[in-house]
Amino acid sequence: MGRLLAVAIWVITIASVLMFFNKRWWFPEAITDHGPSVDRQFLITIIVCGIAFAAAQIGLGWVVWKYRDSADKTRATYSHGNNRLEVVWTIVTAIVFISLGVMGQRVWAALHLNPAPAGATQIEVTAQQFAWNIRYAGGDKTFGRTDVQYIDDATNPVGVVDTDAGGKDDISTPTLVIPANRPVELILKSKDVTHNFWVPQLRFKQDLVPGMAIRVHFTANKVGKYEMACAELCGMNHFKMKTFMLVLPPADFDALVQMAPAQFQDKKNELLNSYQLPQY
Ligand SMILES: [Cu+2]
Repeated sequence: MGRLLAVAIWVITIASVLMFFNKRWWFPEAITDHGPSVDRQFLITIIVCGIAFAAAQIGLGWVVWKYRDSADKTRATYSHGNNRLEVVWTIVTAIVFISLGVMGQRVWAALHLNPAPAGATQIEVTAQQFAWNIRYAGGDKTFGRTDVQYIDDATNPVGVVDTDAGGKDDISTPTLVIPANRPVELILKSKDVTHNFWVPQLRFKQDLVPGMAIRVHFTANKVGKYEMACAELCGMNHFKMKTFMLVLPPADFDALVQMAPAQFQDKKNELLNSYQLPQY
């Protein structure tokens, strides 16, 4: 029985490691400038952790095999551990994980700490149970003031103040449309509970927290249609909270955001239907 258990541990270990090699459930293609750095960091981390995992499981199997129940009835001896071993593996583990943190800090800082480049296209993303409201500033590139008392889920989902000149050409729609190869800054907000912005191809996730306007910036480099989801269990109908992100050639994007609200919606829907989702 002991031998069987040891062999089972080794087989499970080999099968789990092989799953990573055949990349059956791997990421979809990265479409941002920072994507390759994130993927490289992920790969290094998974290799380091994979080696530790495989070594630990092979060792576990070996101990199960060697100390299995046998005819030899000698009593087990108990030890209280080995201080030198404890110190060594604590230090080695600390060095490994601090090194991984240091290696990843540049891409982390580029995404989360550094401000967006000047001239980045600003788009406001307001989450609510269970929908996305994406607001474009329109031709004047100025977002109108908002106030909760103007919120109407059907006609004015983010509560743009109707007397504010900056808001006259603002457009709200459930689809995120961005230009390719140009920096984009999203201003992430929530009307109710914590949600989470996630497009797997962008290689980041960000919470949307009520009362905060969280800014994230990135440059997408591949035109296409991608799925966008809420990655925070935000309530009963969380599963419905998905939409699309459309990455357009810059000229198409510029033409779209200049349009009057009614034309905008028609053109946006036409574009949305003309792109196919990537296969994975
Ligand atoms: Cu949500």
